[in-house]
Amino acid sequence: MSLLLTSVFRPFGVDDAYGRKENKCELFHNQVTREQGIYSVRYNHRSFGLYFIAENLRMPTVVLDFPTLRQFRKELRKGYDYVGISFITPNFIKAKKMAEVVREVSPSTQIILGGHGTRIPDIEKLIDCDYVLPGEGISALRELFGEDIDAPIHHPVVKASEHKRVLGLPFGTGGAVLVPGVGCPNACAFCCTSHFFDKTYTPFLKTGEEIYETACRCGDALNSREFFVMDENFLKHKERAVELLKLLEKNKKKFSFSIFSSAEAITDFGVENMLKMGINYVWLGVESKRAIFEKTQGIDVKKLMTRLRQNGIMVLASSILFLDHHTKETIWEDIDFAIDLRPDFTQFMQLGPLPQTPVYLSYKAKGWLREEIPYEEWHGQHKIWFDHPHFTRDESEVYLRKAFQREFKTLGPSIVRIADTMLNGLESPLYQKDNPALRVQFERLRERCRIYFYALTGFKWLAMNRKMRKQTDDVIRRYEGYFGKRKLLHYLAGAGMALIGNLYRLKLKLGFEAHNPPRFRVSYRMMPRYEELCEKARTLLQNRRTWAILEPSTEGWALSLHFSGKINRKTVNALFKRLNDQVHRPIQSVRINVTALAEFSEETLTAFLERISHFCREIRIYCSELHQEKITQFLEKAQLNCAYSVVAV
Ligand code: B12
Ligand code: SF4
Repeated sequence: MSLLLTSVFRPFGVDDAYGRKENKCELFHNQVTREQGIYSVRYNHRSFGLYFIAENLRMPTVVLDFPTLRQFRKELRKGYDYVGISFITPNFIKAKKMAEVVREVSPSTQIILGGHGTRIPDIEKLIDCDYVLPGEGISALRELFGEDIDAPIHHPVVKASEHKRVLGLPFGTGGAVLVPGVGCPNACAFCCTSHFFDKTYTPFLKTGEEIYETACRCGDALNSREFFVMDENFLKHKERAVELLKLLEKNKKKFSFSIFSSAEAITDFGVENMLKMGINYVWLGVESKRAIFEKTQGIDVKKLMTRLRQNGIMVLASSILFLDHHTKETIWEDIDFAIDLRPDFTQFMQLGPLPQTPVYLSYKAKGWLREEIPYEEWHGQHKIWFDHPHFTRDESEVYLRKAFQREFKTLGPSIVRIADTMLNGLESPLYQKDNPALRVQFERLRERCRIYFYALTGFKWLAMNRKMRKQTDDVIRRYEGYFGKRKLLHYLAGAGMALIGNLYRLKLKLGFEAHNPPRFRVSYRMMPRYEELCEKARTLLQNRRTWAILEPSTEGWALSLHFSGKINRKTVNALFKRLNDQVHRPIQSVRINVTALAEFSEETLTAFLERISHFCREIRIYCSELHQEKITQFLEKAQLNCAYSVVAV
């Protein structure tokens, strides 16, 4: 039995039959720095859920992340019993297409749908499938495959924020992802994650110690000390966070964490503790000036954000536009409110009534939902898909764009803002306290600032207007005040960056916009040594006009050998040695094609087959009709340890 777990297919971020150009597979360039041109921070995240599921099943599994449709078809031909397709609402049509491809290429394979898209009403009727499993996927699939639902969860090692680039240049390493848990009990009316996971929090890492050990393991495996923590409200679980902090302090770890947390949880945990822990970036849901959601009630968000930034912690403020109360005037109050917080990054998202959230259900009941709009357009970065009392769909596109543009024009490039914030950290009195954990973090921050110092001159020379040049210059002055005047190397680095930045600007102008992640294929429990063997055997044997390939088939692993020209004892001995060294588990079948063999001796072939019959359950020989009888006869005499057949082709 085997399972193929796949994300939907590439390309993303282009207008085609399956997607829209606004729907990029890049977190920042899609919905945060999207109007910042060459300064936009570009990177990709993998489909983390797939790796979590694969790591925690017993079923042999392959994860295929971001394949093209052609790569997906090719993978399917390897023969899987199940295919799990993970998709979100705007990728509905891609999931549908993939299900059709499964039925066409591999009709016996059962289709499982998972991920946020499964909340689309009547999804089982809209997509031809065998199972729809909404919610947390590890337990759902363990149950489906009759595995132990309560078995412990093992956190996979997965990179986060890959292919990070600014100005088209590599920009830092992304580090590892940590997913302490999924879901959130707060159940804000618009929030599909909370409702997708049935308004509960499911921890994958229950204690601070588990997080600590996982961070050490994943960090070591990826040679990184940076972690992107994918948890809706990481600091909300204060006891766990405090335990983690104690372990980090005790072991003097120079880790840094990027987290999502609510204002109330941050206030409760405290900025000093955040610094000790190495939290250098926080995603904070501000949503609206009117504290209409519980998480911001009674908190002075501006004061909190200023305090975070003054102490070197970068902040992303997330704001929702086209809420019920927004008119053409009040929407600017909210946009300006977010800008006035002076965050390092700002996300503006259109209110998105996504399936099964209270907002969706109430808009549907009121008849506001524009259900005729295809799901590809339900993503929040182009036009709203409901009737707003004060905005048309076209206006929603314009207001959203203007919000991002105003933010960029007022605050300048995020990349320069974060340089400013980090320097605040170096000057913060909190870091000067006599505390070993703070010392460790201070050193880490100083290293980063030094690197940023080299980049600032380039940013200044690339500035689009006088205001931006002045903003960058002010930050440079502050850096010079701290590190001393710029040296020749700073100017040389600046000149190089300015040149590259201008070329990149030209490239963007010419329309090279989309930045798709590559395909990833990771196999779990699929006897990886066999795959390795296949590659090696092929290389080894090609010289001798012989090749070997190992493939999964519906019954198990199949080794195909193709002999051509002449084979002699030396050739087969080398082949057998290679196989014997590498294969430690039985292969279901060995298929040997001898149709192209010009010359072979009975003795050589028999010796080879006898030996190979010890590690497979079946040998199938494909030969010409002329040789069928002869080969059958000598096989009858051979001492084979498995079943065999001779097929004339
Ligand atoms: C990382 C992320 C991204 C990344 C990369 C995603 C990727 N590689 O596909 C980026 C930044 C590129 C991204 C982009 C977008 N995203 Co996004 N993203 C997320 C985020 C923050 C985390 C997802 C994650 O990894 N979670 C951790 C893992 C462990 O959980 P999980 O993925 O949910 O997987 C679990 C279950 O869903 C389930 N499961 C998942 N797959 C499968 C498969 C099977 C077979 C089964 C049985 C179960 C199963 O089991 C898993 C383990 O429990 C979520 C919000 C969130 N907090 O979850 C939004 C979220 C998934 N994104 C969302 C949206 C809307 C988008 C965008 C459209 C944004 C936009 N406005 O343009 C784009 C779409 C890009 C595209 N073209 O596909 C929505 C989806 C809404 C919906 N109802 O469909 C979410 C929920 C955010 C939100 N609250 O609105 N996103
Ligand atoms: S607090 Fe955040 S994650 Fe939790 S329900 Fe509200 S918006 Fe969703």
